Amino acid sequence: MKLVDLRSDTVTRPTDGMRRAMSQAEVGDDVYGEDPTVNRLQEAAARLFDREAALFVPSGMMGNQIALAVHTRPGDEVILDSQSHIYNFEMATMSRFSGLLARPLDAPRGVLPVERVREAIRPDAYYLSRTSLVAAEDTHNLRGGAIYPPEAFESLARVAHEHGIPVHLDGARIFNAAVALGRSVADLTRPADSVMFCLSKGLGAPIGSVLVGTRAFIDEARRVRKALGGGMRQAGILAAAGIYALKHHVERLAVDHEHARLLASALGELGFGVEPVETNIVIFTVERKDLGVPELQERLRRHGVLASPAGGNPRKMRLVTHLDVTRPDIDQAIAALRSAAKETQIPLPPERGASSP
Ligand code: TLP
Repeated sequence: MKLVDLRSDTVTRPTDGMRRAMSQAEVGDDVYGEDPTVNRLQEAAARLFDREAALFVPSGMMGNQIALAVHTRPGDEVILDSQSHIYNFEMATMSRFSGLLARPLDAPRGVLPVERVREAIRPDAYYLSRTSLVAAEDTHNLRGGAIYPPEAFESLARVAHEHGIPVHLDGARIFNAAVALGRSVADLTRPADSVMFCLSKGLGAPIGSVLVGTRAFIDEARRVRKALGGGMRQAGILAAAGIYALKHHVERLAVDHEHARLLASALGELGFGVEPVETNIVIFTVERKDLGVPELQERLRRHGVLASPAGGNPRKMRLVTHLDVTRPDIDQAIAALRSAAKETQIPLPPERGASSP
């Protein structure tokens, strides 16, 4: 039985075409700025986002954390969504390495309410910490792949900018938003002062994210990347995968979105509470007395489907569609969900070959 891995879109493996591009990449030492393929990726990213410059970084988390460090000083505050990746899954790195304090706000569907943001911005007083950044997320991971509505993002940035505060966008999955809305990433992210996007999620590259912004921001970001140990040498091999992904794997994200909708409607028919699906993430609630998240996860696994709990909430699960999931895989996943939901009265049989306690 094929294993259908819906835990995350980070699990994709490089395609043959991507591997060929990687093996043929021209390389140099990127710490000297001399890797031609990394430079080509950075130029392409800057062009796509209509920015002055870009920087290739090893991970989304490092990209976010570099941006936070560049925009702020130790002791400053950052306004962000209480369900954001930066606040929940980056191990308090903003405090640990940049000395920052988070000001988390509740942001329904990831949209930071501008009035609450206005109230949370500290007045300029010598005895208060400074609010020096607002961070948003598009699409929103923990909030079910929700897209930040472009007008709402413009309003958020307007409020921040009125107070002289920059906006960073965690755009790990911004290409999903762009494809779903039929808009360019440049258009959607224009209000942001810096953007991080991931090549290693739905776009299917094995490693890598990119930060985009002004030339001055990127110059400083390069220094922080090195300070964090993120200077890479012949990274052109990885950048080649990124260039390939930007060329071949953007438009096809629409397929992942369609697959996510199919999963969501099957879950709805089975009586699960499903959050609205806008892109490639499906979050649903498992509220039945006879079925908990760990049990459903285990039953799905036995039917060849991997799913994960939706970070933090013990009653929610997450399914993520991606490049390595085909339409027959979706059918297999739906059949597995149906069987798992039906079997719940029956105790889990011991697995063959499982060792006894
Ligand atoms: N998200 C991962 C896990 O960390 C939860 C996933 O499986 O979805 N921003 C957002 C919105 C993300 O979803 C992620 C990764 C990151 C940043 C960090 O990217 P990486 O894993 O490259 O450091």
